[in-house]
Amino acid sequence: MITLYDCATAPSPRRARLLLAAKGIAHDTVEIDLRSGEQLSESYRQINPQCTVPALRTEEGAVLTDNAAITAYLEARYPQVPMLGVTPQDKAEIASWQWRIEFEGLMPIAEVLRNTSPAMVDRALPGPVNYAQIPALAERGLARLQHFFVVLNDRLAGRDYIAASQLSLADLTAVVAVDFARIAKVKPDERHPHLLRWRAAMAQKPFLC
Ligand SMILES: N[C@@H](CCC(=O)N[C@@H](CS)C(=O)NCC(=O)O)C(=O)O
Repeated sequence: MITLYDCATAPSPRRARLLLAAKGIAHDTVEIDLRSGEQLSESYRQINPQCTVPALRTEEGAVLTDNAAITAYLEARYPQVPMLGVTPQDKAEIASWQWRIEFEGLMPIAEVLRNTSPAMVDRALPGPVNYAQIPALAERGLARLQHFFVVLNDRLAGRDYIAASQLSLADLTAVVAVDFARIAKVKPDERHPHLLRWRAAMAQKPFLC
């Protein structure tokens, strides 16, 4: 059985959780308590020396230590339901949007949260090394995040899905980004009608968790 090292409140492991659910893959869960710093413990370092969640132990026993590896593995090992596209063109489009959502959405959210939260002083980046907060990055992150909502809304005009014409990893990553943006007090509103419609449709998907 696959084991997911998870944290129920964190966005990155939610990405892996959604992918497992969309593909209908049964798995065990081990909850890592990020609030108490369990990711930095000696025992978790043995599992993932990068001290981050998600990590995924495959049925064969290999440990995959980030979403990129987890996605590549799950898509290859469980090709149904395809989430990275089927045709070359669709694969390219999904990869492009996946990258944009990570860079233009998830990264700005992290910039805001990690450079403002009193709980993250000297933890401005995840991982085993401590880095000081840079308040200006939070300011820039907020501006980027607000722009990202406009980009996503424009993209979704007349579309059911973000990339290709199928549900894909890009939609899952975007759900995680849009939902977690609330920590920066950014939420879709009447300025983002297409984004609101798409998010409401995503909420109907049986796997959404
Ligand atoms: N590249 C990683 C990033 C994972 C990541 O940043 N996870 C955060 C939770 S959302 C984490 O483990 N944080 C630990 C910390 O802040 O010390 C991935 O997407 O798999």
